[in-house]
Amino acid sequence: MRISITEKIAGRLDDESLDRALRQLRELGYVVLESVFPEGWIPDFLQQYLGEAGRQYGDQWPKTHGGISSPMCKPFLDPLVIQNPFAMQILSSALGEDFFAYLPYGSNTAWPGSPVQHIHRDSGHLFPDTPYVLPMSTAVVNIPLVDFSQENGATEVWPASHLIADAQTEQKLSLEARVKELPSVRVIMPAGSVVVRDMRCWHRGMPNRTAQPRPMLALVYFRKFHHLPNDATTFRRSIDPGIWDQFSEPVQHIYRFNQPLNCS
Ligand SMILES: O=C(O)CCC(=O)C(=O)O
Repeated sequence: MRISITEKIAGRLDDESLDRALRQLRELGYVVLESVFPEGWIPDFLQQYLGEAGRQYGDQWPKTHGGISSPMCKPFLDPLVIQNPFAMQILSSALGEDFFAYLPYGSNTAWPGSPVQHIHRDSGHLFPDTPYVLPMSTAVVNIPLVDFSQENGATEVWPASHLIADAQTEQKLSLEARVKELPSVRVIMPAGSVVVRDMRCWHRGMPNRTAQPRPMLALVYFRKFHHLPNDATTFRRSIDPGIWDQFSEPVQHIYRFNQPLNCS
């Protein structure tokens, strides 16, 4: 969906847009907010991303799908990425105020020559042996760093598939077999869009037939109960105090399980 210039400048969806975004997320399993990043921001970030990919992969890009883990420095830790205001507004309503995430975050790049992926969900239902589908409790926020097209491997998604329970009989079939009767959509979108996707939604990465990589950032957010006790000393992977101290309070709250050991 497109948002107004006023919303872009304010970094905030108005009530009508927020309702529409939440409805799409609930009913389709994903919502795309088109081109929300400021002019010029994405090309600069893309250069840094490809530079880092070069350091992690060497000169030879893999001819497949795969991404890099975010380095713990600027611009990768820019609040527009790790606490994107539009995504946060949607997630506060959809996951509850105390949702959280971990750093570093990931990314999905369809490198030139990458093939089609298997259809998959990134996370399953909370009670997979029952027919009950519960509200979303894990979401991924994707930020495309280039325009996504048919040619460069825009992700294919199956709208409303997050609401499909996996009955025992169906679990024996591959998702490739199960989607035969179901319509799908390619997520064609401009660079600098923000996608919020229920992680139960069926999807796959598609072949990139161009000579340029097709990267998108991938930040995963969890409803609070996925990390109980709600205690930063459990399962902690702490980050450098110098980086932590630069985070705003809301960012520290979201990434609270990365809090350095020597902080109170
Ligand atoms: O890159 C994409 O389009 C999707 C990648 C993906 O879904 C994954 O690797 O889980």
